[in-house]
Amino acid sequence: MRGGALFGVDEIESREVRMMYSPEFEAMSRDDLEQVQLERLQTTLNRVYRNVAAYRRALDRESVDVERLRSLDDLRYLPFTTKDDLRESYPYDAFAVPLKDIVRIHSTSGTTGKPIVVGYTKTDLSHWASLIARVLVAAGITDHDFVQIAFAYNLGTAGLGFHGGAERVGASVIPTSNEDVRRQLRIMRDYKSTALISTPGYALHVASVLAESGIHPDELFLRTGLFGAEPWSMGLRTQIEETLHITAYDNYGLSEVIGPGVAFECSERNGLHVNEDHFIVEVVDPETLEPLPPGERGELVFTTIAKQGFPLIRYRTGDISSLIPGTCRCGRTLVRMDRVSGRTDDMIIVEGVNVFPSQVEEALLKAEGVEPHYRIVLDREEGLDTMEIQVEVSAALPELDDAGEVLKFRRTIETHLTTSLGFSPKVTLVEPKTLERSTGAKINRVLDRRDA
Ligand code: DLL
Repeated sequence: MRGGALFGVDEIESREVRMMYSPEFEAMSRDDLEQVQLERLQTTLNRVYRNVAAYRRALDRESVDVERLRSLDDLRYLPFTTKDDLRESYPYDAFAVPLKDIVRIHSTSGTTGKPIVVGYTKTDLSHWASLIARVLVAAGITDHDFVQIAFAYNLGTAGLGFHGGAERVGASVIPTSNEDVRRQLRIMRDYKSTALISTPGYALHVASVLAESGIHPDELFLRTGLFGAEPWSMGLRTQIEETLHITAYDNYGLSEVIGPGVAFECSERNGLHVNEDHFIVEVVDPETLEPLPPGERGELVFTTIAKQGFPLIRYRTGDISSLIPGTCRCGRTLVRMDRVSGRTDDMIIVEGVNVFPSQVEEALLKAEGVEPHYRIVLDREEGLDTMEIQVEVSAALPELDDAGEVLKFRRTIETHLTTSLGFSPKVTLVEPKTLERSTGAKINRVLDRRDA
């Protein structure tokens, strides 16, 4: 009996009740919540105006008097912040506290240019742990659980973020990080993991290797999965649930805003509750930047209202979603957002790592003899995302008739790509003039076969 060896069946059923980590905020009346939001927004605005030159300039440019913000509706008069704005602050210029108060630093993977570096104070880390605790408790995790965290423990926010939250719940944390998948499976069986935390793509990989590993799903104690960091379809959810015999929950976040812990599914699994006492969410039309009403799809914009180290004002995420009207049966009053379906820009996500095609281009062009013609082919093998870069070589490289030289040339390209992306995609060299040329319209260099 899965899970039954550790918990009585009655106990498992009683754990289905709609638990909340902080009901005082998660089920607060909307009036009280809005009051909390307004007060926290005023504090945040004062903090950034005083401490971050770029925000002061942007607020002055729009003639916003931070002392005069009277209602949440005034949010719409505040300037937006973009990824490029944050990149310009590299590494620490957008921090709103003295550096001595920063106790943790994470960063984005370093996309088109400079990565975005984010800093947390002690209070930020404590808040973050409790926000992740909400995510976990909403998925039924308690201090009885063995939580296997298969996100890399590195500069990215996922591994250490979930770690803090799972410890806060009091679960037994198994930090497997990016351990080899077969070892993950042995640990999962032997240590009796009850919950897996990873990208959905990785969960699918675990599921497909499980089938070959000789381990029967009934030998596992796994009953819950918390997946995020990349878009995933309902079809993928069903597949993961059926092969691993678990219930899978979606959760959403981004490094700039805090990392994981921004929004999460409850037992209803009908939209993701946004932690609105920490983040004000808006959906705007990506063209006009006008706020859109609930139900309409647009770009998600977040304002952090409780962060000290790295506050954000109206940050344009590039993620496409909508707010779901109405209340949720779970009792939470926190607004729900729909699952994120895609992005407004050309960022692609491979196994939870964010990549811009321009970043690939930049790395390729560092290798002499490469033409600026390439194609990125995304596929799935054993449930895991694969990325192949097809690269056109210059006709002016006669030595490429020599197999040894070809190998050397490919290695050089691979090294540049690995340095820039942080992982090693497959590189295939193709003959000169074989890849599609631009005909004036935006050329699509990405072929995504993952959902085919
Ligand atoms: O992916 C934080 C995270 C880690 C969230 C683990 C959930 C679980 P970044 O690496 O900065 O941070 O990437 C953020 O990933 O803007 C979305 O485009 C995408 N993303 C994150 N969660 C989801 C999700 C982390 N549940 C970017 N569904 C975001 C779809 C997601 N896309």
